[in-house]
Amino acid sequence: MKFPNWNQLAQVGEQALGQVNVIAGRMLEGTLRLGVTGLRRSGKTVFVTSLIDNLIRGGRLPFLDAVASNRFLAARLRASPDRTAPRFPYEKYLAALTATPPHWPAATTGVSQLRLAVRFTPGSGLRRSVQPMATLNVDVIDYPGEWLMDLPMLNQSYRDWSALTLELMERQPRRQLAARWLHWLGTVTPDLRPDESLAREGAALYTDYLHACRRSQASLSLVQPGHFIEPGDLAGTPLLAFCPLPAGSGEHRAQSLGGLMNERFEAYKTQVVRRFFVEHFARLDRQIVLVDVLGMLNAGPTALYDMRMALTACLEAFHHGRAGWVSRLTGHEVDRVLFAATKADHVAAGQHANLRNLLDMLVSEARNAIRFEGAMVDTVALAAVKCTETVTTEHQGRKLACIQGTPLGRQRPTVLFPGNIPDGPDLFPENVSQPYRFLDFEPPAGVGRDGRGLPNIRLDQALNFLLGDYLA
Ligand SMILES: Nc1nc2c(ncn2[C@@H]2O[C@H](COP(=O)(O)OP(=O)(O)OP(=O)(O)O)[C@@H](O)[C@H]2O)c(=O)[nH]1
Ligand SMILES: [Mg+2]
Repeated sequence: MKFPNWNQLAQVGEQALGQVNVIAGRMLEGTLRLGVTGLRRSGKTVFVTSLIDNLIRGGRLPFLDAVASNRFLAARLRASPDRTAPRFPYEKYLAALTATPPHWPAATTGVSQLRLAVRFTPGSGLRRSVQPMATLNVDVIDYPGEWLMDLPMLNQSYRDWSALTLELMERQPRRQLAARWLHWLGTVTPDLRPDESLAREGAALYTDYLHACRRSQASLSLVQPGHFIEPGDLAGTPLLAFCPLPAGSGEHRAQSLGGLMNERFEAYKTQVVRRFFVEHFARLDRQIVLVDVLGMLNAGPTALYDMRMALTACLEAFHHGRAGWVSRLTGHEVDRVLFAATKADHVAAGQHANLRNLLDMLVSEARNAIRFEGAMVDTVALAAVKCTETVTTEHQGRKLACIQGTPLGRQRPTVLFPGNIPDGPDLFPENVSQPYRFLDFEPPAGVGRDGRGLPNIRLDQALNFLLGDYLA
């Protein structure tokens, strides 16, 4: 028998040590799936872009604990383990925001995803002694906000969905917006032959109605099915050729128009909605729910009420506790949910507390339900990209907190008084026709040229709540 010499022994020792390091490294390489949830135009794409940019380029997240305690090392993009969806085009969006002149990313039309690897020094001495460096992979996806509205449909039968949708149309402004479709409805019964062209005609008129809801002054949020508005690659397929019908005498029996619609509804649920949500929303660890509260205040009480209904319906379906279908399907639960009022830079800094309180009030039902199920919940007013500065001016001898920025469509920065957010529940006084006119802003010129992450408001606090303990 031949014994190994010292050199060989040392080599084996090194290899073993290397292996221990690899294993320890793996143990310390965690993954966190972050669900960015929000209705259309709530700010998802801009939020994800800023989150990535601020973690990669750094310099603007002072209250992220890992940064404050000097343990944050660096972050970089990695290939996402899921190869079925395109990569989130972070570089393209950043280029748009930092161009001359800068502009916002366009509305999202499909799903994309990205993995960001965050390197940090573990906070505990014991962890540090095993491995001086740890990695957290943060997985995020982006998708059209319209698709979120599909989620509540998964728990409904065609009959229930039709009944609810028709009930909504009994009230204005929906009744008027649906006039042409309702007229069509008056000419058919569910017991008619399962005629393909009739189904398509109904679906087309119903889709026009959904577009009208979205475009309407009330900016309605409860617009279903979401793929009818943003079809992705499903445009023109039979999966989108259905619409609600009242329950017929035959209860949508097989060889009838009602039966055909019912079949299509079920196929839509299984092949479009369930697939999308199981692929992308399952196994979420943390969730941020973005809400454009200021946009809803602008649009008025109907918009606000509708948005509340839409959000509550979407959130009910989620994970919060064992009751949500996502956790039932996957056995996985979200343990932290952050509600964020986006675009906080549309008002002066002194209004942020009121903005946060208002969001708190608007989501109180969902928030309490989530807390009851044991998940941690918080609310924040943030801006993923800060486009204004708060400045103080004097008006008739009074100090006024104004904001300075370039309103959307204009070329030069101006100082303006955006108005205040009430600190109570009386949001829409009866004698004022349009109490709120919060303007949209252009991204600030020259943003990001200092080599630091995009300027923001409270992105660090949001990230601390969402990822902080994973970076401990
Ligand atoms: N001032 C300011 N405006 C913002 C901010 N975030 C978003 N916006 C505005 O809101 C618009 C919509 O933001 P997006 O991030 O595209 O919204 P989204 O949720 O991805 O929208 P969909 O893709 O349609 O679902 C932008 O074009 C900006 O005008 C922000 O932090 N500050
Ligand atoms: Mg988007």
